[in-house]
Amino acid sequence: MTNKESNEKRRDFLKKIALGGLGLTTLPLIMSSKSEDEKSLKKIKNDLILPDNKFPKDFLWGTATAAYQVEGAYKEDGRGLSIWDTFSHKKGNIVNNDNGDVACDMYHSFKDDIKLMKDLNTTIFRFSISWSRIFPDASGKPNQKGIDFYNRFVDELLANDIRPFATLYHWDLPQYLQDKYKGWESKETSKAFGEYAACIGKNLGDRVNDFFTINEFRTFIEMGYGSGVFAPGTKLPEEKLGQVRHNAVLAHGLAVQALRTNSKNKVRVGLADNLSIAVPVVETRENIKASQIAMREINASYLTVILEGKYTEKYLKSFSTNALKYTDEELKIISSPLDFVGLNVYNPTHLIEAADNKDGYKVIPFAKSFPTTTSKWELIAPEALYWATKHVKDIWNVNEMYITENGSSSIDEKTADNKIYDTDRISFLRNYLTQLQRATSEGVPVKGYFYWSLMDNFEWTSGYSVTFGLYNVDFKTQRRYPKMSANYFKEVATNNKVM
Ligand code: PNW
Repeated sequence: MTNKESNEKRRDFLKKIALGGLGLTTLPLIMSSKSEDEKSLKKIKNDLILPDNKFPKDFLWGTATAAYQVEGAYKEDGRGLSIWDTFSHKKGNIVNNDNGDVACDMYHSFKDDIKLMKDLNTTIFRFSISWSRIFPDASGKPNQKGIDFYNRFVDELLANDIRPFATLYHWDLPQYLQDKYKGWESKETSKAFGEYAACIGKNLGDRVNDFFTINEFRTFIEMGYGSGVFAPGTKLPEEKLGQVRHNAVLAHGLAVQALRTNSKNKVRVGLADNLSIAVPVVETRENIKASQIAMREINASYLTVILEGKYTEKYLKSFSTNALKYTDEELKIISSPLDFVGLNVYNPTHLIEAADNKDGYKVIPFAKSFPTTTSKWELIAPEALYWATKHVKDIWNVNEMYITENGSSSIDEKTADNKIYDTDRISFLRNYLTQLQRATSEGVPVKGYFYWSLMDNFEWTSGYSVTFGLYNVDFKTQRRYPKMSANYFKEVATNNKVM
């Protein structure tokens, strides 16, 4: 028997015993009278107690996207090129040599796509602004047509009672900043980001009340300037990466200030960080304490310095003298007070056990067989959502948080009639949301959740081969099809509970 045949046989057998358990086999059974059955079923129905797993009363539900991943229209209305245009146009960088030239074409389809958000009963939406649409070239002159696009977009969201949360930087650095200054290797880029933030504040700050400065420092820096597998494809040694990280958190701080001073309304500002997440391997008091210590340390270069205004001693010691250039004044800017913290949570990064060593913790390895989604980096461990939010509250006293991204990549097989039964995604969601509900029920101040992503889109180096959407996109026709998970998510948003 081949493997496949033996699997099928096993499945048949399991199906039989499962159906047998429900009295549904094809074998003749001695059935009780119909009315007796009806009585029993009615009793089961009446006695049914639904799970009590509600989210807090004003909890907000939404989805997220990012400019380069969905907009397309890469040369339209005066948009300049970004490092992701350049990077994806180079053969061999992206699976199937895909690129974001057209992507989901949301630049043109946003009105219909906002209807999809409504169909999900969601009331918030997180999108990013393409920096090179606003400042296409080194002249420093803003491009009115680019601004107008976001004006239309935001107005349409508001007209549909969907509250916009705008991200300023989701990795699409204008190419001229890379060429002129080597991008984030220079503080000139940090300054330019402050100016861009001021311009956005001036133009959108009367209608957009909520902003995230930068999305996922760790991913675009470690992968874009460390391993070089993301744009701009730079490979720097650890010793030099410290400065890149510093320049980026400085840019964040400058943008926080620029948004506040230049917006007509009192805007609220945070960031969307994919923090490193320390999970206690067994939830004992000692391990939980140890995982808090670890959490501060493993986020030293991003969240810790942003929320504390200083680098940890251990982090500083990892650089030789003068390798990291910064001033106290910069640390103040970096730690400008925030209104909320956004967390992108997919997987834990560290499993922690208490230890009697100088660090106070020990890192336990992930098992080789640890389950993942179709993205091999995405270890499935729903408790990451609980520990990420709880640690951020307990360590830094943060009193308002959003889950700015969480989601799963699946195979998403389409049936002949265009249905997608992505039941793995539904299971993923149910389990992660259970842990989020565990956190909110304990008073962890998470105020909203954005599913990544509204629809399948350009998944960076994986191109269109990896899909995270609630809606499937046929990239030939640009038609959208709701997956079964879209239904699931709608039920969650409607009932405000785990379903
Ligand atoms: C995040 N990794 O990216 C981004 O914010 C999104 O743009 C992206 O589509 C989403 O998560 C899903 O991947 C990541 O390799 C990309 O560890 C890669 C990694 C992590 C996050």
